[in-house]
Amino acid sequence: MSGIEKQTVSIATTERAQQIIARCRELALCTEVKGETTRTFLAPSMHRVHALVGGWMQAAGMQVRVDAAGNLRGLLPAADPYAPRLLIGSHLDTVVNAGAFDGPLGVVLGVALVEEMVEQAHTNSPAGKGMPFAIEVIGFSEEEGVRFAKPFLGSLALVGELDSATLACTDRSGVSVADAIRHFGLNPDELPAAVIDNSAFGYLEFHIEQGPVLESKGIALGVVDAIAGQTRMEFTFTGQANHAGTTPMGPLRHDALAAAAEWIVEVERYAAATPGLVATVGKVEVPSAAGNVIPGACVATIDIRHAQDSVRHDAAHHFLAAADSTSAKRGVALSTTGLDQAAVPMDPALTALLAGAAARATGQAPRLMTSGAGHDAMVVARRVPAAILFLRTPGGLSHDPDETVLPADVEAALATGVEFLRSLRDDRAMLTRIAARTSQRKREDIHA
Ligand code: HGY
Ligand code: MN
Ligand code: MN
Repeated sequence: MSGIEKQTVSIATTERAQQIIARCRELALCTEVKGETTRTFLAPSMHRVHALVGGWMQAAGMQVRVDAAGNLRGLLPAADPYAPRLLIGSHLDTVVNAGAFDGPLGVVLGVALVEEMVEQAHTNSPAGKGMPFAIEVIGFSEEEGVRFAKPFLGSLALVGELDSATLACTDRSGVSVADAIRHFGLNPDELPAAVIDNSAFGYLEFHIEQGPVLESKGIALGVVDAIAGQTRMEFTFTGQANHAGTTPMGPLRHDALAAAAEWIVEVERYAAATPGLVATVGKVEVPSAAGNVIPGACVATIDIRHAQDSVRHDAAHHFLAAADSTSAKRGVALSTTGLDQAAVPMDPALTALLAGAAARATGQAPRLMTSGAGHDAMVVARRVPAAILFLRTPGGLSHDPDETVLPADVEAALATGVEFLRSLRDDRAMLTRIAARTSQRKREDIHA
């Protein structure tokens, strides 16, 4: 591979797997809340993350930049400047009180894969020799949607869909997405330069499964056929605050929290009765709450997921109707806001190549599975064929400080990544696709 100055110290993949885990744990210390890992969109702690990951990228011989949406981007060029590029990425933001691996593992593993390839190129091993494509590792600035209740801000910018309405969204302190970008030292006017051009021919995301399936089957790795669609909504129940001691039970009370509670029980009942559906009321807030006041208002979030969009939409309609009837019965008003993300299939050819690479690299066929969790791949897939490699999640636990990975599984994922790059290089059909893109870019450049 051209453009690489630095010699990397040769380390075995077992050691590199340990280093990947150590790096994720180091990034987990970059937080906006002392004593836990909470890192939301362009929080100050993200500067430290960029310094650490950007340093690892530079040491591997990558050209590093931060785009206008705060995505960290490391490029390892190919010999041919017109060569297309493979994107490898995941997110660097976290949920509140998160674990160390949801997101950052995919970025750190991507950098380690480049380190491994660079080293093999130097040692002239078959895997590293003359890659016909560049590799861009991307650490997305925001996937979880914690700060602005809008997920995927980083990958939306990559595909050119971070629109003015989203840039105007404000967080709890009234700061807009655009201002958050400025406060971080970036310029939202430069967002067009963040958009991936037609140089990308594929996107690979390494991610923990965040569920119990791989562990229950005794399998280290999975590949994803589709990412379940998700509906995220906010239900605001508006009743009447009143004195808890003087207002008799019954029709004179318009208790917003009681209305929400009755609705939540129906959400759980309906979801449990619908195969493959999950519905979660993750946050309930009572503004100006007090023990001796009947809750006048209550804001509840709901997260609805299913592999089939029609089932998810039916569920959303049912939950809306249930909230309507409960509110009407209690003399409470209802308003809702929402985000709808359709289910997204992963690219079958790239996924088959990835599955084959995993089987050859580890001797165990990966499990083909649907992802209940959302990922940046569901947005990047709008522009680039995408594939996801899942790593087993011990205890099936995620979005929790005890989230973890097994070193052997990280090593298996790394070996799969090396084998995947090698098979991309040697796969006739894929090479033809890559070569076609290279010459198309040359033509475009000549006529530009
Ligand atoms: O919530 C999710 O699906 C992911 O962890 N952002
Ligand atoms: Mn997550
Ligand atoms: Mn994630």
